[in-house]
This record gives sequence, structure tokens and C-alpha cells, in this order.
Amino acid sequence: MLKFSDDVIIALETGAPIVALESTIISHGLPRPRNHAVALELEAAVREAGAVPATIAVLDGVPCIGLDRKGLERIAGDEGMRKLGHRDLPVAVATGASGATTVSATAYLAARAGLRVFATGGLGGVHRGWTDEQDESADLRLLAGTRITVVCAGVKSILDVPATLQRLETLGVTVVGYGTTEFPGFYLSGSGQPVDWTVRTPDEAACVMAAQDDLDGPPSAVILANPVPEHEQLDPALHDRVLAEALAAAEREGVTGQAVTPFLLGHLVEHTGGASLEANLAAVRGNVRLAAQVAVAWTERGAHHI
Ligand code: PSU
Ligand code: MN
Repeated sequence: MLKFSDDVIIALETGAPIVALESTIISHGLPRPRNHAVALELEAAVREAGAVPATIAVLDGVPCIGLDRKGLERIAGDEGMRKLGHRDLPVAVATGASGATTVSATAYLAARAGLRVFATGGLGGVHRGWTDEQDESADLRLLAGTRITVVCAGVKSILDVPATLQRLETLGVTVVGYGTTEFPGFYLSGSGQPVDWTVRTPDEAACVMAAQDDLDGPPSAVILANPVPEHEQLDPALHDRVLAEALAAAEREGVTGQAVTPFLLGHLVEHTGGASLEANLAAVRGNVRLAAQVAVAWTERGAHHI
């Protein structure tokens, strides 16, 4: 029931490196029309690093592993695109709906398709204020049960980062910093939280993946946390000020459920004069490039995705 792009079919057959890319960042995380250019740019970056991109989304009820030009255009341009977590997939398929996939739905479909490396911007997680209102992204639990490596700039800094790291520990998800001993802060290079493990090369990351398979433990993910370079991060003081305003605005306007994350990201873009967008893009670009390098290292080990 999965539809593969031609490139992905060939890559799977020949054991070439593949990087799964999520689509909610395109449809709901970035402003139009820039989001379309970004989608194309990210795919190009994967190719440049020697891997095949597989942007994942559901179009007319069909989960697609790799999109053609038209599919990418729809994800970026169609205002009616839904945001699909993994729990939404059965309904989207049954009703013929179209939607972009979040980290949870993308990781699920990618693993089903036999892909092992996935790039995004920042994971979802435990929202601030969770002691009063339970809002934890489905990303976390799905990753606890899915053997995939997610390259990300940590979790979104709009979240309660320490609480999210605690949840990842409880859930048994492996967290590794890439070239850093501090957990990245999405728009910011650091979150102020330590990370217990550090790798420094794509090959070291691939070694962790291989060890995961050799140990044959629970089917959890590896989070490879890759910081945005310091010179490209959002100014921390601006970040803190505008984020406080965004959180207050979300509360005031009664934003709930799936709408919370896009609302906060959109508010930051608007009220930082676009600076948060540039930091977000810098983070995603870095993650996509690193994911491609890890995918190459992984296939060079002869692991062939599975
Ligand atoms: N990374 C970004 N921008 C985004 C996302 C990730 O740089 O918009 C998306 C991912 O799809 C992630 C989702 O799964 O945000 C989290 O949404 P929620 O908090 O509603 O689970
Ligand atoms: Mn949520």
C-alpha cells in the first residue's frame, strides 16, 4: 500500500543510501512560498551528499515514499493539506485524504519502507506547562518503538526541553550529540542541557546503528542531535523574549492540539522579522547534509537499510 518514487525503488534495489524527509515542516512549519524552494533545496542537498531523498507524505489516501515534482508542489502549496501524525494514517488512507506527515508518521512509514535514516528540523516533545495541560508530541512514543536514526537539531525550543529529555530516557530512546556534549536547542546551538554521549563522524553514528542491531534490543530509535552552527543560531535574547510572547499569545487565543506547534513557529517567524526562519533553515540544512553522510556510511557498512 506504499507508493515509492522511481528513484527510491532503484535505490532500494541497488542498496544505495536513502534519506527520509518529513513533510509537515514544509506544509505547516515554514511560510509559503519559501517552503517550496526549501523542499527542493533539501532534496538537492541529499543528492549532493550522495544519497537519494525520500520525502514522505500521504496524497489522496496513498502513503508516498518519495515525491515527484508535482507531489512536492502540492505539499508546499495546497492550503488544505492536513497534518498527519501516525495515528491519523489509517483514517487518511481510508478516506483518501491528503496530508503532510509529522516526525511520528514519517518515521513510521520510513521504517515500514525499509529506510533507516531520517532528517528533520526539531522533534516534537513535552510542551511547557505540562503540569497543567498534558501536551506531549506523539513523536516521542513512536520513536521509542521504531528502529530509525533521526537527525535533528534536538527538540523544538518552544518545548520543555528538560522534561522532553526525561521522557526520552524513560522511553528508552538513544540520544547522541553530534560533535557536542550539550543537547542542541533547535533555533539555538545549545539548550543548556547536557547529552550523555557524543559521536564525531558519520561513521561513528553508523557504528551505533550497527551495535543497536547486533544487540537486538527493543526497536527504539537513535536521535542524532546536531546543533545549528553558532554563527547561524537565533540571537538567544531575542529568542527568549519572542518565545515568551508567543506562548502568551497561544494561551490568550486558546490554541490547542495540533495547531500549537505551527502557531508558535509562525509567531516566532513574524516577530523576529524572519530571523527564526533563517535559524530553522540553517538547522534543517545541516541535519539533511549530516543525514545523507550517515546514510552513506551506513550503506558502506553493507547494511542495506534493513
Ligand atoms: N521541525 C521543524 N519544523 C516543524 C517540525 C519539525 O523544524 O514544523 C514538525 C514535525 O513534523 C514534528 C511536528 O513532528 O513539528 C511536531 O508537532 P506536534 O508538536 O504537534 O507533535
Ligand atoms: Mn501536541
